[in-house]
Amino acid sequence: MRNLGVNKWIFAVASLLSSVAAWAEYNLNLQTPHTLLGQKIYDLHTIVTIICVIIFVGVFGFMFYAVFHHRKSVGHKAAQFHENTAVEVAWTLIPFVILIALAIPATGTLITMRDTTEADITIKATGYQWKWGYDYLKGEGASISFYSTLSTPRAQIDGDDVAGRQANPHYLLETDNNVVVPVGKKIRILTTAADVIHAWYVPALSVKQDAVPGFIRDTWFKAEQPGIYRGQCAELCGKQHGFMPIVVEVMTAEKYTAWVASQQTKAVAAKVDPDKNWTLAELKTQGEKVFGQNCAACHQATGMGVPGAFPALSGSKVVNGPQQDQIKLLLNGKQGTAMNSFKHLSDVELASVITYTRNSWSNHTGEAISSASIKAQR
Ligand code: HEC
Ligand SMILES: [Cu+2]
Repeated sequence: MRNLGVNKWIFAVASLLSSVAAWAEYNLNLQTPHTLLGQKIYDLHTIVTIICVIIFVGVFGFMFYAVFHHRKSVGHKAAQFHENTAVEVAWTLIPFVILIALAIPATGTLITMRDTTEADITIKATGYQWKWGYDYLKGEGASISFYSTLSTPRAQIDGDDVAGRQANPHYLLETDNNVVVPVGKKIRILTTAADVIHAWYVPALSVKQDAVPGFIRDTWFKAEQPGIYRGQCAELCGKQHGFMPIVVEVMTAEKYTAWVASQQTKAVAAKVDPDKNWTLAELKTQGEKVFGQNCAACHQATGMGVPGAFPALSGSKVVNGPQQDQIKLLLNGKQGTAMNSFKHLSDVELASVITYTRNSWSNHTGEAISSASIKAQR
C-alpha cells in the first residue's frame, strides 16, 4: 500500500516536469518594452515589486520570529502593556515614507503617460465587433483610412488545419492591414468604438486604452526601433473578442513615406472602381472575400448560420426576395439584433457581398447587384 502512495508522488512530479516545456512559452514578467516610457513603466513595476517583497519578508519574518521565540511551551509570559508612543509613531511614519517614496516616481511616469500633446501623427482607432478601423487624422499620412481584420486562416482556428496552426508563430496575432508608423515619432492614438467597449492594447509599446462608444480617449507611444509589435483587444467585447488583433509596424522615415504614397495611390485606384461595370462572376469572387471578412463569423462560410443565433442565408427569404430589402438591411442593420449596419463598406463591397449571397449555396437568383443601386439607396 505504501508503495502505491510513493508511485503517486513520482507520477505527480513527473507530470509537473513534463509540462515545464509548455510553461517555457509563458512569460512571468511584462513584455520587453520598446519605448522609453515603457522602460520607465517597466522599471517602476520592478522597483515596486522589490519593495513589496522586502516588506512582505520583513513583516512576516518578524511575525514568525515573535511567535516562535515567545511561545508558551518555552515558558514565555506575555507582557501586559498598553500604548507605546515610540512604536505608534514608527508604524505611522514608516508606511507614510514608503508611500511617498513610491508616489513620486509613479506620479511622474503617470503624467508623462497622459501627456498626448505635440504628437507628430494622430491616428484614430475605432473598435468594431470584431475588427479595428484606423483613420490617420494629422501629420504625414493624414486622410489614410482602412480596416484591419484578423488574417489567420479560418481552417487553423476551427481546427481543420492543426499543422498550419502549430507552424504559425503569429496565430491570432496577424492582420490584413497593419497600423504603420514611422520610428522615433510621437504617435497619438485616439480610441473610440462603434458598438461595445473594446481596448487598444500593445504591450511592447506600453499602451493600453479603452475604446468606449460615444467617447474619445487618447494615449501615445514613440517607438525606438523599427519592428513589428503585436497586441490584442483587451476588453471582453463578445464572441470574437480574441479575434481582433492589433499589429503595429514601425518603419524608418523613408519607408514610411513610401508606404504613405502607396496607400494614397491605392485610395485613388479604389475611387475609380465604382463606375466600372462588374460582371456577376467578378462580383461573386470579390463578394466571397467581403463575406469572409465581415459576415462569416456569424452567418458561417457555409451560409447556414448558427441555429437560434444567426439565421441561415442559404434559402433565406430576404436573400432570395427583392434586392431593395436586402440592401436596406445591410445599410441600416436591424435594431436590437446583432445584425449591425454595414454602411461603412464601399458601394462595390456591398454590391459584391450581396451578389455573392444571392448566388451561393442554395441561392440562385442569377442577379448581379450594381454598385449604383447601393449608391441610390444610401
Ligand atoms: C455579428 C453577427 C452578424 C454579422 C457579422 C452579420 N450578420 Fe447578418 N444577421 C445577423 C442576425 C442576428 C440576423 C437576424 C436579424 C433578425 O433578427 O432579423 C441577421 C440577418 C441577416 C439577413 C437576413 C436573413 C433573414 O433571412 O432574415 C441577411 C441577408 C444578412 N444578415 C446578411 C449579412 C451580410 C451580407 C453580412 C456581412 C456583410 C452580415 N449579415 C453580417 C447577424 C450578423
Ligand atoms: Cu474588442
